[in-house]
Amino acid sequence: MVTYLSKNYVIKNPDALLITDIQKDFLLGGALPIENADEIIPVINYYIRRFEDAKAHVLASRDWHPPNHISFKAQGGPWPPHCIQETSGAKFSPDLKLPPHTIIISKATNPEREAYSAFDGTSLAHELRVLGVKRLFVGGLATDYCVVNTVVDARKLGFETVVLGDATLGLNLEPGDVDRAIETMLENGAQQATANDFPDAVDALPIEETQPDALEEKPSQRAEVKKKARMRSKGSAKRIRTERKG
Ligand code: VGL
Ligand code: ZN
Repeated sequence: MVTYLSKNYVIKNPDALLITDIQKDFLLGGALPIENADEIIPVINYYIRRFEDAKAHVLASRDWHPPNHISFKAQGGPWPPHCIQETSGAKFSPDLKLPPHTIIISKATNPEREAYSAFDGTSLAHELRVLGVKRLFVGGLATDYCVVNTVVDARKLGFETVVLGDATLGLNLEPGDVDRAIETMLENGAQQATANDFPDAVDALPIEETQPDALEEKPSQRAEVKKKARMRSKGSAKRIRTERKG
């Protein structure tokens, strides 16, 4: 019995991929580490490749706090100091393969204000409009903070918004936080997808010619996609040479 049909997203210009906060402080050994967060980086690199291959747009947000940011404990906030501008912890993971022309969005730069959403106080909406983006795919950290707030804002601004479930992870400080974040995104009209929902160039048959069974979710196929993503991630890394936003 077919219980789940893969969606069939075909990435094309002017779709955009927004990668949120894959910064050292949110990863293993960082100031505010998210459990297993390093494991989504190969998956994100896989999506980056797919968007690059399709000549679609890639953007990356970063938490970019001044040293006295209001969200830090010393200022009465909930968090240890993290992602302080120009420090090592604020750098993107060296494993993240951002294309050279990635548009970088710095957020939460005002010491007086917390801003989880990549749209909050940034030029992100403007950048997307200039590029003519209608459909935004979002992956990154953290599901229950940056991702949910960014996705809800994207929906409010009228973007078709797809959350990449296999490319996001949350803090889940309270049990259920991540589940509630997902619920909130869906209630706001976001869609959810995983790599299965993007037919590979090789096995991408026109949907009418595909056997219904071939569209069933196949864990083995998904594992294969992830394996490919990991293998690809070992290739030569392109680094962002210039950060357009700062
Ligand atoms: C975030 C916690 C603290 C986020 C930022 O962007 O998800 N989470 N600062
Ligand atoms: Zn922060």
